[in-house]
Amino acid sequence: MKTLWIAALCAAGLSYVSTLHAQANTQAGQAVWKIATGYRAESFHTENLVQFGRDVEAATKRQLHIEVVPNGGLFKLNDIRQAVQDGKVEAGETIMTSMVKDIPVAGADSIPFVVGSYKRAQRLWQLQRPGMEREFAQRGMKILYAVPWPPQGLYTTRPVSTLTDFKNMKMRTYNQTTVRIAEMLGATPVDVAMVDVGKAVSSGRMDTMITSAVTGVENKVWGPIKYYYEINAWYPKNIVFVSAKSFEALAPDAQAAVMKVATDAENRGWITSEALAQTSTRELQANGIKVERISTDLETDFKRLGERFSREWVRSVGHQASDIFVPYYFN
Ligand code: PCA
Repeated sequence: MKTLWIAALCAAGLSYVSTLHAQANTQAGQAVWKIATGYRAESFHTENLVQFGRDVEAATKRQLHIEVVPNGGLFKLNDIRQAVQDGKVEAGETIMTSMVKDIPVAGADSIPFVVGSYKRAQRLWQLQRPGMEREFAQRGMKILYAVPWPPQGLYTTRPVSTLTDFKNMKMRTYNQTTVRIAEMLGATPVDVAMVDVGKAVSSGRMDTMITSAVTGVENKVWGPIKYYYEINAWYPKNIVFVSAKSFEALAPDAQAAVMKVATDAENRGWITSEALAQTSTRELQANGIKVERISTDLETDFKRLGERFSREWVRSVGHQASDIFVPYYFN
C-alpha cells in the first residue's frame, strides 16, 4: 500500500580490445566469450558467473568457452555495458543502475522504499525485464540473467536519528541514484567503487553509505563504521548480457543450452543473495557493528525522500515507468 501513489502517478500518464570477430578458436570450432565484470572474483555475483561459465561449457559440449575477467580488469564497471555494445568484449556483468543515463528503465530497482522483500524484487524483475530486453535488443545485445544484491542498509560512523545528522557527513555513492540520495540528505557525495570501499572507510574519506551487508563484510568496514541500520532501501540488480552477434554465432542447440544455464544461474543467484543477506548482517554484528533500527522520525523522513525520488524518476522515465508500476501495485 505504502507507495500506491507511484502507480497513480504512472496511470496518470505520466586497452584490451577483443573484437567480436576474434572469437578465438581455442579448440576446433570452439567459440570464446570473455565476460567483463567490475566486481571482485570473491564476490558472490562473480562466483555465480564463474559457475555459469563452467555450466555453459558442459551444456554446450565445449562449443563455447567462457572466461570471466573480474575486478574491472577489462573495463570499469560503469563502462561495461557500452564496451559490449561497441563490440570491444563479447559479454559483461554490471549493476543495472550504471546505465540509467542511456536506459532509464534500468533504474526501476533502485527507487528507495518501493520493494521490501525478495518476493517483491522478483515481481519487479518480471515486470522490468521485457522493457530491458527491448532496450538491449535495440543496442544489439541479449540479456542472460539478473541477480539482486542483498537489501541496501545504512552504514554510519556516528549514530544518526534525524536528517540534520547527515549535514556534515561524506556519503559514499556508487551510481547516479545514490548521488541523488546523498544530495537529498544534505550529505556530500563521494564516489567510491565497491572494490575501494575498505580503503575509503579506513582513510576517513567517507562517514556513511547505503549498501548491502555483504558489501560491508567484503570490505571489512568495521572499525570506523559503528552502525548498520537495516532500512531495506532497495534491491539493486546486477545484469549479465552478451552481444547479439556473439550469441547468434552459436549453433541453435548451443544457444538454447546457454539460455537454460542462464536461468539456472539466475535462480541460484537469487537464493544465494537471500542467504547472504542474513549471514552477512550477523557477521557485521560479530565484528562489533551495532545493527539497529532507525528512529521513527528518520524513517518518516526517509519515506518522504523516497517519494520525492520516485516522483522525479517516474517523471523522467514516462510510460515505461507505468508499464512496470501499474501492474506492480494493481495485479
Ligand atoms: N554493493 C555494491 C552495489 C550494491 C551493493 O550492495 C556497491 O556497494 O557498490
